[in-house]
Amino acid sequence: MNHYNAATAALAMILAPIASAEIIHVPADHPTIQGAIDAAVDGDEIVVAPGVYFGGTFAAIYIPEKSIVLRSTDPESAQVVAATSIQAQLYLFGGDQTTLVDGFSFKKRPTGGGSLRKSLVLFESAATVRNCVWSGMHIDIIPPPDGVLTIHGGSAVVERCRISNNEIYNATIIACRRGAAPTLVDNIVSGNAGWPIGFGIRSEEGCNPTLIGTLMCGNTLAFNPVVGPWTDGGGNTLDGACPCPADIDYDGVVGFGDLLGVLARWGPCLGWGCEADIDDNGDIGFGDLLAVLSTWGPCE
Ligand SMILES: [Ca+2]
Ligand SMILES: [Ca+2]
Repeated sequence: MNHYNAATAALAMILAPIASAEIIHVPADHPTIQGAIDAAVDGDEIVVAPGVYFGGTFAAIYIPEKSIVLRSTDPESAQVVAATSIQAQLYLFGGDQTTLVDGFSFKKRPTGGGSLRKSLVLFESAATVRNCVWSGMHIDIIPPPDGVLTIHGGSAVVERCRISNNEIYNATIIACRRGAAPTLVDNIVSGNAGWPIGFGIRSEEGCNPTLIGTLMCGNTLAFNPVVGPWTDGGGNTLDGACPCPADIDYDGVVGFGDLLGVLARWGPCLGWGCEADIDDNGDIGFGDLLAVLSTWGPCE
């Protein structure tokens, strides 16, 4: 092999992993998310069409030490995120800063009763979780120190996620464990009811979550925003009323999406998941319709 061919061969080896990066579509290429993850190699991107997706073994989905992107078709669209739901526990082991979970709504798994418990668990990961939603659920007893989103060690980033209008029954939303130092950016924790006690963020000794731009608002009953060590990265509001309660689809504008949301849920509001009950009177009706119409336009 002459020098030219050796250099070409070396270059081809370097480029091979890049060239092999693929986009894998669910369900077109693989019917399940787990199937796509198992087939993926580092650098691949898994794009999940709107639908409801379940787990495999133990009603869970596992991402084992792979640097991949797992996303919905349009993670920036509230409608697409709402329509792309993972009804399973998602476990992510390792993963570097290129690993991304983007644009899903997490629901309770179909087995295990009527409640959601641990939903997403990150182990020693540097991955980013973005544009994910947990909404309208009864979140049942999660013994501390775990939470709906449990971060074991690592330096994960959680950004632009929304946890709203859930009943948080003896549970924690985000738990930091075992020296975790995640960065939590622009997340919304709103309209949750803690009963008899609920926690927004619970951080063990030795952990150091950095909060930036966190909005915790409209949470009621015995809801504790942050417990344990944390670093204030600025822009955090951890208590009080929400600035734009009629924006029930959280797109930054009071508009047709919110109007349709009120009309679609017209009638009594039972327990939790009542974001359309804007005036908080226990049913979805004319008062809420008027709240939308009277604050029509961009939230500010
Ligand atoms: Ca809206
Ligand atoms: Ca109402």
